[in-house]
Amino acid sequence: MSNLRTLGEFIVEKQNDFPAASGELSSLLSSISLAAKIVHREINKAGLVDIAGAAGVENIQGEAQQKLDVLANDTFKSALEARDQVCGIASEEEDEEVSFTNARNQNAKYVVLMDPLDGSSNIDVNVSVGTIFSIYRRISPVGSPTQKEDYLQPGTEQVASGYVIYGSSTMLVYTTGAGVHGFTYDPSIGVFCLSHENMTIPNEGRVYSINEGNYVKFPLGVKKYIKYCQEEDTSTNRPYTSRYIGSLVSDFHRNLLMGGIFLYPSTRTYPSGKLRLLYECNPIAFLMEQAGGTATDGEKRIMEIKPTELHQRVPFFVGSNAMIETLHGFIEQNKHQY
Ligand code: AHM
Ligand code: MG
Repeated sequence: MSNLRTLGEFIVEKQNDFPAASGELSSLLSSISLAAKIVHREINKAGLVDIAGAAGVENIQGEAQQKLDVLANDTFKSALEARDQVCGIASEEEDEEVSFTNARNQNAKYVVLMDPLDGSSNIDVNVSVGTIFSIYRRISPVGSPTQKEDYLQPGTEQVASGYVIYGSSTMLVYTTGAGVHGFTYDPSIGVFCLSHENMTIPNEGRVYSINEGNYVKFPLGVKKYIKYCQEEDTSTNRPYTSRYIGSLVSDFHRNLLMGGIFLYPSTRTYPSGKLRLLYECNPIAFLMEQAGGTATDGEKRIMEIKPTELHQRVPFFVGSNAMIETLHGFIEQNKHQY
């Protein structure tokens, strides 16, 4: 306990490594941590809220209970708007980007893209969910409303990204391009404490994560890679273990700690897969690269894709370098075949 450091202290310490830093990014990250604590509190009541809902009970104002993903969106949005560092947001829960209207916000230089509650269908069955966020400097002039171009930047332009996992414990993991750091929430004192400094992913793992229910629809290269994962070969530690929670943050977090590969490929009917480039894949890709791993769409680096739409989807492969390299071999040999 002698080396106990809080998220707030750690951010300030890191900020001091950059003499030109103004403290705005630190303040922004601290508003994300505040919203995460509020969402943590609400998620921990989810079972009780569902019981109330099922019994048709309304709250004291006569309102039906708000769905948790909407609540998470509102919580993060308000926390980000309440400080002066963010001029606008884009979110999975909002059809269009939201440019904050007051002058204080319009003078800010950062935009935040987020999936406020990823994997939210897991809430009802008490499985871990997460929040994913991605931070960019705006392109449009300070002092004006934000423009689409502020949000449609390639992942290489990210200033910071991270996620919160609401699991057996709640953790916040982030990068500003100088390593990946993880903080575990201690609810008894209401503070995120540094628990995982400089997280790195092993070069090779034994876990593959994919929704195998869609197997028959996958591209041939992916099908062959799955069979490769299942083959017995003691020299390469195969067969691998299959683990799939269906909650990107949880699947990614486990693979980051243990080594592994996560796959969400295209299918014939959904050529772009399911996951969203801007607020799911890019932030996770930035973390993965900072942890020493790889994130691609099967061919290209995720972070170099030039986005054209806010809710754009993309096939997503992320994990240990050696595993992604083997996958790419299968994809390359079986291009455009199903
Ligand atoms: P959501 O943003 O609507 O929650 O969907 C994203 C989630 C990811 O967390 C997860 O990796 C994926 O959807 C699971 O999809 P599937 O059920 O098709 O396997
Ligand atoms: Mg999502």
